[in-house]
Amino acid sequence: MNITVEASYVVPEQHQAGIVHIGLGAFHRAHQAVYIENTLAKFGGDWALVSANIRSNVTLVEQLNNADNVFHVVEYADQNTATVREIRAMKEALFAGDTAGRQALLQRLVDTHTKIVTMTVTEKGYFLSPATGTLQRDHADIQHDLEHLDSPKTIIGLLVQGLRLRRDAGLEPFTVLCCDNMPHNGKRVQKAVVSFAKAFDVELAEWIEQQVAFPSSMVDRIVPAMTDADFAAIKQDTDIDSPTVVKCEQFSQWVVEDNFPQGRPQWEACGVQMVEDVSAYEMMKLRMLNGSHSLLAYLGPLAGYETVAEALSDASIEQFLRLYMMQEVAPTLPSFDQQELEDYCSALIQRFKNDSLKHRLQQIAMDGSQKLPQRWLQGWCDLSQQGMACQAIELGLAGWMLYVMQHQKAQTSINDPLEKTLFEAVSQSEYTAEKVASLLAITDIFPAPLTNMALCKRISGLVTQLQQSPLQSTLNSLSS
Ligand code: NAI
Ligand code: CS2
Repeated sequence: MNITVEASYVVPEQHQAGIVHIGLGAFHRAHQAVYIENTLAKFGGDWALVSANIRSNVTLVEQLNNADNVFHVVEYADQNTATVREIRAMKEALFAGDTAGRQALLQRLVDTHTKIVTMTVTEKGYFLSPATGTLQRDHADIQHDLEHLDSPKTIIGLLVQGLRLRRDAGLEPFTVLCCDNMPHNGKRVQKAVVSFAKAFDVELAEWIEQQVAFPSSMVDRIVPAMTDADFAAIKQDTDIDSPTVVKCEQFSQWVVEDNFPQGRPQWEACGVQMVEDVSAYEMMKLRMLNGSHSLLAYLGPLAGYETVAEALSDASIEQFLRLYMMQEVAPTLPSFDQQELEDYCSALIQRFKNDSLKHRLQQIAMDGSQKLPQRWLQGWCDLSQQGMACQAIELGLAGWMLYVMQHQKAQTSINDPLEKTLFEAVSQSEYTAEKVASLLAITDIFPAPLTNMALCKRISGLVTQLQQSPLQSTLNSLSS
């Protein structure tokens, strides 16, 4: 193993924390924290991080605190080459899942040094209808926050209360930067925050609409959840024996709309693409990369594959992904020319083949209801309007339905906030078109144009085919 070690030049004491991040998971450590580290090392400034978890993973916060919030990121180019980075940009790590922690986080949100609040709380963390992006005001956690805004549990409640406290103290608002894999993520969060605020205080909602910037961003770096085997492999490869280490691929991309009224780090000098409008990048990434990932997640296991790289070792799967990307996604991306899309597709296939990542398909399969609208279904609608076929997406839907039905039968969890609704929809009959229709009728996931009987029959035929024939023969039978 050829290891390069990049030492940190950041001294946390020299920097105030200008950014509060919510959602201290693997991705934040391996993506945003690395960009912040590089920016601080190059330009200095008061842009250090305060990073918090508001739901799960108090243990990680404790482990970080025990290590003075210093951690390592191991970037694997391939099986033989890796770079280790030490990250010191996190001045503070907080757990804000209890009353005291929430108050501590609110204090950071209202601190005069805080200029930007970033977040990666997963798609489900925003409590939105996946299909429309509308805030689920009836959700118990949102209701809790509407009734107890002084101690909010959700990201939406925290943002509203943080902004309210700033307004009441006569402070400028912070800029809100969503870094989750959602379409128009800034606009979605803005809509949810304003909708919540309206239910609480109309004047506050107006102030937020007028004063607060919500730039959208596209984030990309494959950062698989760590397993015991990963910790052991990293120890062997790098000598780092730490519960806070995280691994990822070498590739990293961050495209951000340049709308930061209270200032921002000089990200453009550290590899971040600052643009006027992120929509085209985001659509390409969500449909090509994440759409392919979800196809692999629901179809790969049918051929016995457990990781992305294992699935890509199968030539019929690689060919299928190329067909999906170039025939079913490319025509929906008018902002890019054919060559750019072919290059992007080939680069993704190479990234997926990085077998040092051991990116588990089971991880990608979770929260399907929150992911499929932006990954497959919006593209499906665009293609259908052009009168074009969607063989790969329909097969993916059949794979996802089979996955839901098999878990419902076995009574094992699919780790999806809509699990109960999905299980109820498939609990009645055998694998028939009616059962498919009852899934397609869930309007929180599926847009109205998908609910037609011809489609249901086609998908139920595919479900049967996936059960009865080897995956490869089904993939090979798709016309290119
Ligand atoms: P992770 O499992 O390591 O961390 C998940 C984070 O979300 C934790 O901080 C957890 O506390 C928080 N969370 C989960 N449910 C929540 C809820 N209901 N309310 C508030 N917080 C909640 O996952 P990871 O890898 O950090 O990914 C998080 C998100 O980052 C993804 O869902 C995606 O949107 C984005 N992302 C991840 C990439 C990856 O490769 N891991 C790449 C690109 C984007
Ligand atoms: C994956 C993404 O877990 C998933 O659903 O598709 O987290 C993917 O790894 C990232 O978006 C890559 O940037």
